[in-house]
This record gives sequence, structure tokens and C-alpha cells, in this order.
Amino acid sequence: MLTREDRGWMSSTSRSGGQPRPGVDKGPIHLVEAGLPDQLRQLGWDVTFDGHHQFEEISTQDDPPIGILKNPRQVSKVCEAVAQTVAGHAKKGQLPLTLGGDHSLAMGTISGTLSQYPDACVIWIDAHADINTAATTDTGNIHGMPVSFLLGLDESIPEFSWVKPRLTPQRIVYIGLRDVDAGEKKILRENGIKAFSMHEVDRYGIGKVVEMALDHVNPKRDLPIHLSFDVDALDPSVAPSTGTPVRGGLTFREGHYICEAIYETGCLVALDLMEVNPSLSDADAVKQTVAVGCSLVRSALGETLL
Ligand code: 6HN
Ligand code: MN
Ligand code: MN
Ligand code: MN
Repeated sequence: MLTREDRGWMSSTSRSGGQPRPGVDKGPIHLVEAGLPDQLRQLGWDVTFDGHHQFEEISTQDDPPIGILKNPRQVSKVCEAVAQTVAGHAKKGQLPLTLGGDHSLAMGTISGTLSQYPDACVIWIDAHADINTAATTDTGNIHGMPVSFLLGLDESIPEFSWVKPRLTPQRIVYIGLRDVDAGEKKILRENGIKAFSMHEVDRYGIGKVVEMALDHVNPKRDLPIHLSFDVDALDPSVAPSTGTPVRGGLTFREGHYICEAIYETGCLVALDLMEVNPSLSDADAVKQTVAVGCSLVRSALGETLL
């Protein structure tokens, strides 16, 4: 398992094709300029910053929708490259931190993690379930779909056939849900996927919810954990600069508690921070969201340990 002496690694991935609002590709630049790499070095991590990955754009003309899915070839190509990069770093024993970018990227990051750690579990923190298939999506935005590809629930699109269905429904758990499409609810039910919505956070408190979530995916606390954190899980008053904000989200402390508790397990092997979009609000809101994003990452990487 990783300790602070192990090497950390950081990738920042700029792309936004999985959702329609421009600017989310600038999220990583802001997080890095806010000093995240140095903040992690101060925690004792050896940070290798890969630089901002810029991906060759496929013109919309060459990437027409498949059904209603938008930018499918671009999203697929970027995620495939991210999967290979994450896998390569994981193989070296490094802990890949990927800054998005939109959440379709998790198709890449989690594929990369699972190729190195086939028994890894996924803890998905989000207002949304991101589990639509091509048949259920209303928006055609692929950032609402990565989990279905990872589970192999949608094998209808040859462009995404590189995504190996290595994730199983028992190995993923959600916290923070409050805006789940009808088709997604059906998928969650039919596959017996465990989800702790804001309702459960209210009922049990965040401490109990995280314990129950870990008991479900990682009962003996011995499996590698991939934490995929969509900043929109937080309440919009805490993290306003994001593309699909939903009221009634996690407080500042609840978000941080999750990260701290996962760090404490000693099982964290990969981390995503997604959907910071600096172009969607005024400068103060951006500053606030970027600061919270940095702070969540620090918590997941041991800051609060005394
Ligand atoms: N995210 N369920 C909606 C959709 O378009 O499929 C929202 C997805 C949001 C995705 O925030 O990562
Ligand atoms: Mn690299
Ligand atoms: Mn998401
Ligand atoms: Mn979301």
C-alpha cells in the first residue's frame, strides 16, 4: 500500500468534450496555478507533474454524433490515452492524481487503475450517478455515462470497445447523489448498485455513511481504492464553479471527511478531481471552487493526519 514515501504522480487533463459547456478544460490549469503540486510536496509527496495534457482536437465535422452522443470519437480517444497513462504510472507504484476536465475522463482513469489493480473498488462522489447508457441518456453528454461503459452495460458503440468491462456492480459505491435520471435509477436497482444519496447523508451522518460505503465495497479494508470525486457533489454554495450544480449537496466538511476517511484506510491507489469549471462564474466563485478542490485533494493525500 502507498505511504507518503511512495512517489506521487499528477496528471492534469484538459478536455471538455463529454459535456457541452466550455471552460471545464481550464479547471486543471487553475488548480495547478493555485499551487497544488507544491502543497502536495509539503505533505511529503514526491510529485512528478506531467504537464497539462492537451489533446488533438477532432473537428466536429469528423466527429458527428452517434445517436445523440456528442463528440464520441474525441471523448473515446482522450479517455483511451488517459487509461494508458494512468496504467503506466500505477504500474510503477505511483499514485495517479488526475485533474479534469469533465467526468467522462473517469472512463480512462478507472480503466487504467483496473488494468493494474483488477480487484480495486471505486468510490464515486457525485450529485449524479453518471451511469446512463446510449439508450437512456437524455442529453447525449458522455460525462453522464462513464460508469455504464466501465461496467459493460453498454456495448453498443464500437468506438468505446476499448473499455474493458472490468468493474463489477459490487465494487462501486456512490455518495452524494441527488440528481439521478429515471433510467439511471432503474440501472442502479437492476444491478444492485449501492448508493448513498444526500438522504442517507442526512439520516445517518457522513461518518456512518462512509463506514457503510467502505463496508460494502471493501469490507476487510484490504482492496485498492480508486476515489473519483466530482466537485458538484459539494453544495453549490461551497463549490459554485461547475457545469451541472445541484442544490442540497455535501458541506465543506462532509466532502473533506470523505477524503480523510479514505486516506486513513491506507488503500487509496488513484484519485480523480473532476468538473471544476472556472469559466462558469465570477472570479471570487472560481477562486473559492479552486481552493476547495485543492483542499479536497490534500485531504485525500493525508493533510489532516496529525
Ligand atoms: N456529471 N444525468 C445527466 C446527464 O446528462 O446524463 C447529468 C450528468 C452530469 C455528469 O456531472 O459528471
Ligand atoms: Mn507521464
Ligand atoms: Mn460526475
Ligand atoms: Mn456530477
